[in-house]
Amino acid sequence: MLKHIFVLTGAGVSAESGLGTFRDKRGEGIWARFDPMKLATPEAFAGNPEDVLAFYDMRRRNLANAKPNAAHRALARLEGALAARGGRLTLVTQNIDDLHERAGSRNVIHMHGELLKARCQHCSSVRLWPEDLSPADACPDCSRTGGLRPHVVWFGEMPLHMDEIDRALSQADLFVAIGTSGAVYPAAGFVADARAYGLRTFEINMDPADNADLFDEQRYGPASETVPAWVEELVTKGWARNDR
Ligand code: BJW
Repeated sequence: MLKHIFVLTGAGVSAESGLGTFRDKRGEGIWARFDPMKLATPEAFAGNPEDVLAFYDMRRRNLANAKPNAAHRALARLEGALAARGGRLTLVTQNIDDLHERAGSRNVIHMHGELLKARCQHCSSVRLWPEDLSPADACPDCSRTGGLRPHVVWFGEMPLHMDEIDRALSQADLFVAIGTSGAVYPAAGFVADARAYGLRTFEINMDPADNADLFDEQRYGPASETVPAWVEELVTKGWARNDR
């Protein structure tokens, strides 16, 4: 019986909430309109903090108008259903939005950080920060200006909670990746790690990910339909474990 399911989500899970993805086969993702090297690296922030902060101000305002969709709600249901039978869901998201939490998920690991928090580069304090950020803002903890940045992980920076993630992966029975292109490491490497740990692997996506051949099973379609259908099957038709 399935006891511990490890789910990795990406931008595709929030696409139908109106937040957009980074890359897509139609060339309409965020990185087709904005250059990630100018907006999502520590070097960009050091050289041009105004542009970087304005990009994240725009994303924060979009998030304020977004609502969780049926995929977020289904994953919250899965967490509750597993807990009720003594099991566990590990939900790791690459997304910096808070839509999993707003849908009711209680334990969400944000490996690429959180848009609604700011971090001070001077004193490392992390605070809730739902408003726009400016280089003139003073850190509430150390009072220095110019150091506050979005609490997100940029290219070249180490993702967060990696030890906790690897521990959970090594203990799980099933690895499921939802709405992620498999283009960005280390998250794109989790499926290979999962296979090495002997887990079954399952991809739920709109289009096949770059690493689709590493999954034992795939389902393609909009997350708002595929994820609730998968959770409904698990909850109503049983939790048979299907080892590799
Ligand atoms: C739907 C759908 C619907 C659509 N329903 N599905 C060469 C080889 C290997 C690695 C590297 C390399 N060169 C550089 C690296 C490392 C680099 C990397 O991987 N680069 C690649 C691009 C090559 N990685 C890093 O730098 C990471 N850090 C690191 O490696 O540290 C180690 C280290 C550090 C220092 C020294 C030495 C080692 C950090 C990566 C940080 C990523 N940051 C971003 C921005 C975060 C903040 C923000 O949001 O602005 O994170 S980039 C962006 O990509 C964001 C995402 O979390 C991440 C992943 O994207 P995701 O979620 O997969 O979205 P998409 O858009 O790519 O895909 C959407 C998917 O949804 C698609 O499959 C669609 O089909 C699907 N979809 N609609 C269901 N309705």
